[in-house]
Amino acid sequence: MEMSYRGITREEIFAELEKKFGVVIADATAEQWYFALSEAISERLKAGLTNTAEKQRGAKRICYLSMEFLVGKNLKYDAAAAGLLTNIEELIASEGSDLTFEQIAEVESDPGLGNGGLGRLAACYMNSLSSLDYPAAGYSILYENGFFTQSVIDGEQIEKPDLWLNTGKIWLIPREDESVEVTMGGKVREYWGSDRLHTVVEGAERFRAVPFDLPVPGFDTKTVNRIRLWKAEKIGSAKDPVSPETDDWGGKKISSTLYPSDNGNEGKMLRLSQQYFLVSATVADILNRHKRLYGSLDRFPDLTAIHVNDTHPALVIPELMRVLMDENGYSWDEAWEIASSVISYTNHTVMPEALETWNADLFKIRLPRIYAIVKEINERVCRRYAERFPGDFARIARMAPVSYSRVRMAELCASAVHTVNGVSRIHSEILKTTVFKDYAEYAPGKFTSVTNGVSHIRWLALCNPALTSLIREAIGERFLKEPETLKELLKFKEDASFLDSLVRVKNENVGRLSRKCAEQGGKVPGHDVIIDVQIKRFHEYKRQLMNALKILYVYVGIKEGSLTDLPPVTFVFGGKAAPGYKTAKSVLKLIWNIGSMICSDPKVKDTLTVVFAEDYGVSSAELIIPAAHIGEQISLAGKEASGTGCMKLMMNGALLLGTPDGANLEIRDAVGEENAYVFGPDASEAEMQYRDGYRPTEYYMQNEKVRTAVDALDLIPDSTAAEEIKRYLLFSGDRPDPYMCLGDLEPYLNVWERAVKDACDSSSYAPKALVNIALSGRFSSDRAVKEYAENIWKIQPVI
Ligand code: NBG
Repeated sequence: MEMSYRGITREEIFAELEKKFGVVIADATAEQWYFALSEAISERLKAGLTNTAEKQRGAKRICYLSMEFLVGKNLKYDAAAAGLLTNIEELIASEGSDLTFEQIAEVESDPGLGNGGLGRLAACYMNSLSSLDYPAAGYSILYENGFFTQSVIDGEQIEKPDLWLNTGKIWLIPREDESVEVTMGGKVREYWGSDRLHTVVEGAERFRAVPFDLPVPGFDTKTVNRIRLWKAEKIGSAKDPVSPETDDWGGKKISSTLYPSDNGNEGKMLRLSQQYFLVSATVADILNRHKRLYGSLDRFPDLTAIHVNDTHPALVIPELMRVLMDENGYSWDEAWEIASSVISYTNHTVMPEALETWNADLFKIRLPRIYAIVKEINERVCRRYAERFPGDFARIARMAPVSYSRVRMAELCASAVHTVNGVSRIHSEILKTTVFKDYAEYAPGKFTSVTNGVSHIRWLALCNPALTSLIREAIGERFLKEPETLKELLKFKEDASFLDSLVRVKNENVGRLSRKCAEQGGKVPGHDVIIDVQIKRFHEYKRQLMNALKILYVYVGIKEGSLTDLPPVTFVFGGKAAPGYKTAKSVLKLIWNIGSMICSDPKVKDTLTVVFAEDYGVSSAELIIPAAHIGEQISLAGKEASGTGCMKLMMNGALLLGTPDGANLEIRDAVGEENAYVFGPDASEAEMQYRDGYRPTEYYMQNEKVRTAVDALDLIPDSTAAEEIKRYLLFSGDRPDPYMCLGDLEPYLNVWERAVKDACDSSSYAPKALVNIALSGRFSSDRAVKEYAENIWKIQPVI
C-alpha cells in the first residue's frame, strides 16, 4: 500500500519529545512515544481535513447524527489508514528501542464514545465513508466519561468512571471558533410584527456547545472527514436572574457521561437534554456552514442529507423546522418539506423498552418550543392518517407521534423522514409487520433495508495480522479496498498447505490471547483448545443464560462420564451489564460462578475453562475475535436486529453457532448450511410459541438434557444466585423467562456438540473457516455505506 501522507521522520519525533517531555528518543517510554507519534499523525490529518473540505465544497454531504461512535483506538488505525504503519515500525526499530509499535499503541485507552453495536456500527460507517471518499460528517457528544470501566470481583460487576480523555484528547481538534449556543427551558412568546407571527423563547437556560473534531481518515486515500463532538458549557448559572424558573441541569453534566442511568425523572430529563443538545448544536452548525459556503439556504436540501442513527437524535426533525421557521423566515410547509426531504432514519431495535418515549409534561417543560412543533406535526400527520384510514381511531392513535401523554420518537421519525431502514433483511421485514406496520401500509415506499456491515480494515487487517499476511500472499491486497474480492480465496478450499496455514494462524492467535490472559492474571485458555466465544452486552434476549446452562450440562456430562469424546473447550465471555439491570448482572455472576466451580474441579478443569474478559470493548474484541473457532449468536429469533459481532467473527474464520435471527440468516445463506450451525425456531415460530403460552416446566419435566442443565444449578456454591436463576427460568409469575431459554436448549446442545467436534477436526474446520472468510465481503461496511449513499442519501464520492 502507498503512503498517503508524508512519512514521519526521526527529527519530527525528536522535536515532539523534546517539546513535550524533554526526553531523547533513546529514553522515551511507550507513553511518550504514543504522544509523539499521535501528534505527528494528527498534524497530517489536520491538513487532510482542510484539503478534504476544500475538495468537497459544492458536493452534497451526509451528516450522520449518533449519540455514540465507538471508534476504538485511533493511533494504529489512523497510522494504517494513512499508509504510515511500515514507516513507523521502521522508525521505532531503527532507534534500537525494545518497544514495539503494538506496545506503544496499547497506551491509548479506548475512546469512551459509545457502548455497543450501534455505536461501533457508526464508527465503521465513518471509516468507510472516508475510505470511499464520500463527503460526510459525524456528529455526537464529547462525553468526558465513557460508559463505565468494568471489573468483576467474585462475580459482582464493579463500575468505575471511564476517563478516556487522558490519552484520547490528543486526537481532538478544539474548534472554539465554531461554538454555538443551545437553549432549553424558558417560555414561548408569540408576537405580531412585519405582517407575520414571530415566536421567541424567553428566560431559557443557555449553553455553549463547543466543537471538538475527531478526524477520520479514509484507508488508502487522502479523504479525511470529521466526527464533530460537542462539549457543553453552561452560560450563566441557575441563580442567573434571566432564568429564575428553569431547573439547573448543569452545562457540564450534559456532556459529562455517556448514557446516565435513566431511572427516574432526573435521569430521563438529563438524557432528553443530551439529545436535544446534540441536535440543536448540530443543526446550528450545519446551517451556519451551509450559509458560509453557499450564501443562502436555497440549495440546502440539494446539498445536505441528515441521518438519524436510532431515535436518539430524532429531535433533529423539529429542531431543523424550528430554526428554519423562527430564525430564517420559512413557512411551516416549506420547513416541513425541507426536513422531510433531507432526514432519514435507521431503526436498530424492536425491543419495546428501547423504543424511546418521553413524558409529554417533562418534554414540554424542558423544550417548550420543540414541544409546540411536535404537537403541530402530530396534528397534521394525524389528519392525513385519518383521511387515509377514516374512523380507524385505534390505528391513528398507534401512529401518532404524541399519544397518551407520551412523545414517541419512533413514531415521530416514521411520520416525518423520507426513508426508514432496518439493519438486516429479517429485521426490516419485522419492522414492516410489527413496530411500523401501520406506516408500512400508509407509505410502503418509505421502508427499506440495509444489512449492517463492518470494517475489514479494523476487524481483519489490523486485528489479525497473521491471517492478513496469509491472505495477502494468496490473493494480494486488493481485498483491503474491495472486500468482496476475498472470494478469490475459495480456490484454496482444497489446498492442503493453505488450509494448514489457516489452522496454524488460528493457533497463533489463540496463543496471543492466552498470553494476554496470563499477563492480566485471569484464567488462561489451555493448549489445543477450541475457543467458543460469546462477546456482547449482557441482555436477556441475547441469552448468555442459555449458554451458561449449556456449560453446566457439559460440565455434568464430563464429570459423570457420559460425555467422553469432547475436545478441550475454552468459553470466552465478555460484556457489560447496564448498571441498573438486575437480571443481566445475575447472569454475569452465574457465569463467573460456573467458571470458578469448573476450575476447582480436578476432573473437569483440563477439559473446560471459562474466561470472563473484563471490561469488554473494542480492544479486547480485537484480541478475542481472531482466536475464536466458534462465535455464539443465540438470541431468541426475532429479537436481535442484526448483530455485527457475527460478521467480525466470520471474517476471522470463526464458525457461526446461532439462531435464525438478524444477520445470522444472511451469513448462513452466504456460506451455506454446511458452513454454519443454525438451530431453533425462526422468528414467527418463536412468536407463536410465546403467544400460545411457553411452559418451561414441561421442557424441564420431559427433556432429560434440560433437566440435567437446570438441576446442575444446584451444584453452584452460591445457592441464592442459583435459586434466583432457577425461579426466573421456571416459575417467575405467570411469565417465566420471556426469552424461552429452556425451549431452545436441546437443539442448541446438539448443534453445539457437532460444531465443537467439527472445530477440533482440522480437515473439517479449515475449509469451513476458509469459506467464511472468503464470503465475508458482503458484510463489509463499504458495501453497506454504498447502499446508504446510493439509495438513501443520494451522495457521490468526491475524489
Ligand atoms: C443494536 C442491535 C444490534 C445491531 C446494532 C447495530 C441498539 C439499539 N441496537 O443487533 O441490538 O447489530 O444495533 O445495528 O444498540
